[in-house]
Amino acid sequence: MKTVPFTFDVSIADAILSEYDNHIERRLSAMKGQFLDAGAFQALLAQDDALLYEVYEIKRPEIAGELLNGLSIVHPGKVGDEYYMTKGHFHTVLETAEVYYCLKGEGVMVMETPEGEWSVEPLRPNAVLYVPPRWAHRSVNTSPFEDLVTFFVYPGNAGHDYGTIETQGFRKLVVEREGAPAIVDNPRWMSPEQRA
Ligand code: S6P
Ligand code: ZN
Repeated sequence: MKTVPFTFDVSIADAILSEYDNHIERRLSAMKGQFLDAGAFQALLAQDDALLYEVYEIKRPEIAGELLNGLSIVHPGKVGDEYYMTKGHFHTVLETAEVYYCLKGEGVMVMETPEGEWSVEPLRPNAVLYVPPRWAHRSVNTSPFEDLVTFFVYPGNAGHDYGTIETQGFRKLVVEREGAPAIVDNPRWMSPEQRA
């Protein structure tokens, strides 16, 4: 772990990835139950446990006062007509925010609060996306051919709560309709009243 100030160029050359301490790979098999079309999911998995996304992190103590940061790379592809995406999560410490800066590709960030308020914001090169405290977030790559690459930074004590999203997904899904991305309702999603 680096203990002194440091800088490096975050261009997407493979060389810079060696600056990172952790490399996380998330494959199709780790996303069971996340995509709406379970049949398409099983058929794809039978062929290949494809690599959906990768995260490169700078290792820092997971405490308030630290800023965890790194790169997220979502590869292009679809399960049925639903684009490749990250699992998505709330922060365990709900009152913690996050900033994303898009370096490459095209996609969206799907977000929602525990109360069911939702938002979908575009990710394009040079877009700065502020995810306020309390908003769960998932990045979706809507390009047919290009990686979606974002830089992220968030408080060291935030933590990740994947459970809620694993259970019911996000309120909105991003699917291809007539060759273009479309936002549709997730039939699996339940309002806070339905969950109670
Ligand atoms: C962490 C931040 C990102 C995600 C990454 C992968 O708070 O939001 O580093 O971890 O984009 O997504 P996920 O949902 O699998 O953690
Ligand atoms: Zn986060």
